[in-house]
Amino acid sequence: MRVRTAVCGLAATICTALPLLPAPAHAEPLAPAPHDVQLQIDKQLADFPDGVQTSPNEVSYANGRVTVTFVSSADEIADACASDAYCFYDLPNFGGRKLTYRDCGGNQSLTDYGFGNKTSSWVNNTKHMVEVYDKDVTPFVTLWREAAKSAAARVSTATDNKADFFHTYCGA
Ligand SMILES: [Ca+2]
Repeated sequence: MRVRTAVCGLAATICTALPLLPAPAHAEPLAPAPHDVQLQIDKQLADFPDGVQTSPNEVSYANGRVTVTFVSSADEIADACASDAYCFYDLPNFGGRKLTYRDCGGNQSLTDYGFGNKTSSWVNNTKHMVEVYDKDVTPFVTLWREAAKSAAARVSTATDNKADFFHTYCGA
């Protein structure tokens, strides 16, 4: 019997009973990759549970005023920053995870959404000026200022992965 099984692939006439065998294991779906977007979203909602998932790759907070967009790999680029928003990116050249804000006024914390010490590039499509700070030093320091309608594909080495919170000065 072992011999027949072994030669089955070469002799079709012996294999007629094979369809009765259980389906091969490889028909099962593969386990998710480590960078699977849904796994990232599940972790985000576990760590920062005030949000709701609003699309396959996005979690929304504060009625949509803040959104976190997830990508499947470091090579993937999220959709461009919306025209009415300002955005922080995990990687240079607007790559990786994206944090989008659509409001104005006062201090807000990147750390509230798991984005402390991450920003490497940014876009400001609004008429507001955004001032960005590092709170891991005392007193806290200003890292950079984002003029209205400006962007940086790569922050300076001295300020990379340091931003924790910011103040938005409402433009006219
Ligand atoms: Ca920091």
